[in-house]
Amino acid sequence: MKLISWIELPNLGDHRGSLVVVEANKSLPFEIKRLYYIFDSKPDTPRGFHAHHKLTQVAFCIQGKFKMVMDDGNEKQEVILDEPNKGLVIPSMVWHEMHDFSEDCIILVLADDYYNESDYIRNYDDFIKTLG
Ligand code: T46
Repeated sequence: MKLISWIELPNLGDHRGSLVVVEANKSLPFEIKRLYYIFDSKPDTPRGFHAHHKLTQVAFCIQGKFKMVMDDGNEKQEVILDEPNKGLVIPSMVWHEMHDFSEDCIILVLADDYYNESDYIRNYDDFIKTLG
């Protein structure tokens, strides 16, 4: 499986400004059951540091920028999110970390399931063990 994959949404903007649409099961390969947004992050305070057993998500940086580290246990890659219409797919069983937030960074995350803490693997050694 490819570690880094993007969902690019068309910008329907015009002279008035930009407009980007997300439609469940059309622009995304899943039904959206939850969305959340992250803002006021501190540039030097990373977050994430977990993988999900089952959850699939797509993260859009709708303002500013930040760095995502993605790690499937075999390969580790860093990507910059800085385009509001380009979403990074966060598949299940990928360790991910968010770093280097710009002051104005706003991240919108679309998820295919409700919040469930037992879906999180928050310890890296446990993540590697779970991969088997
Ligand atoms: C992820 C990355 C990209 C809830 O109660 N409901 C929710 O839907 C979420 C997302 C979080 N929470 C609680 C759990 C924690 O007590 O909010 C608190 C902060 O969450 P967390 O420390 O997991 O935040 P991040 O930024 O490390 O991770 C979040 C998502 O939780 C996670 O699924 O993939 O963003």
